[in-house]
Amino acid sequence: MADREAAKSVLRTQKIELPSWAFGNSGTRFKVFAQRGVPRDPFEKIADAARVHAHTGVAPTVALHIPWDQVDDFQVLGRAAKDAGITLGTVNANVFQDDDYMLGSVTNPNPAIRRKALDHLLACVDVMDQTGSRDLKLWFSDGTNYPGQDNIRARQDRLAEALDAVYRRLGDDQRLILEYKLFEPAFYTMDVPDWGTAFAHCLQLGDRAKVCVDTGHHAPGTNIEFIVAFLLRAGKLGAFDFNSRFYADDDLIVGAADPFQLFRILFEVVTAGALAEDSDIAFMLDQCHNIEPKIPGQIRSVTNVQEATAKALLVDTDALAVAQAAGDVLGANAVLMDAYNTDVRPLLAELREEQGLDPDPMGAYARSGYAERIVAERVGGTQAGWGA
Ligand code: LRH
Ligand code: MN
Ligand code: MN
Repeated sequence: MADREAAKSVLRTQKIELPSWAFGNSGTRFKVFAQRGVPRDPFEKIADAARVHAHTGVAPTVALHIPWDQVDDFQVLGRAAKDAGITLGTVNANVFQDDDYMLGSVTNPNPAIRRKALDHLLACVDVMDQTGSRDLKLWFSDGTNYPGQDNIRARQDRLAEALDAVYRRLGDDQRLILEYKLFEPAFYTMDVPDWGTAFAHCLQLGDRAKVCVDTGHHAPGTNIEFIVAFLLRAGKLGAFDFNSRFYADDDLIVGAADPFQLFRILFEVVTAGALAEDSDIAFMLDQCHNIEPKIPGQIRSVTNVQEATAKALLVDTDALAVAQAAGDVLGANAVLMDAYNTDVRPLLAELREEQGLDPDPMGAYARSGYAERIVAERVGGTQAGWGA
């Protein structure tokens, strides 16, 4: 039997990083449905992130996206976060929302545009110096739409050059996290389409360059837990961007589409010992709540990650090892499924009570009056959104 108390002691140290952009308005290219009470600036996003942490106890950091979260003084933002009970986390660079980047940012055929993109990435490291952030997360929308549009190998050279310049600018305690994505916005080639490409660039860069696995960035049917296991073994898994997808990069509530996949991924993390308190993997969410309210959307996502983690921790690894060694295919599979089919909600409720939290974070938030308060208070100004 897996030890319930041992599982709880790991869960007590779990940390999940929230994306600042999850609190702003977002939508599809067809429509953004604005919600009332949505933050109007980075300070209000931080207040909302802190609220998620207050109810869950496991979300003590919030990731920034620059320039969406640009402020005059990041130390002031950092202090606001601290006052609210959280800290600033990963800095995400944004070289995908400027007209100049139509044909790419760091891989653009035009050297002046490449320079502009690189300058932004370097400026993001300046931000990290002020916020004390460890990780710079890079995702490039760069790619091509038509065969022949640009030279694929030359674009890889340009990418490698930019990554190298950023890597050399990092401080000793800072890391470069490279995120891949199969397609969108480019439809023919992406310059970092998959984990293999990201892995190869990170290998070339050095120890402080690692890969980010965004669970929505693969072809349908891809075995994501295999990628996770491979990267963990190679010491190259830097971060997760957790979200759910039914079709493409849907950015839905974590664990909504395929809770079993989330469990399988977290089982690989747990068995690799990568959930330990000193783990250097950033467990981030990357989501957009287009139609559901944002703060409860984040709370639900966090609790879904906790539930999948709890199940992964309940796998009887001794029994699994025995079954595996004996070549007992069905027995081994049954050990895993036993854990997956356990209702871990009572265990998590107990854990929260032990931590002085309400056992029901969703209910506690609903009862807190915070949602009504932000609707009343946040009038005037422009509400922040994806890209604002
Ligand atoms: C790209 C992506 C990347 C961005 C975020 C807003 O699809 O996953 O992580 O920074 O969305
Ligand atoms: Mn992402
Ligand atoms: Mn994405």
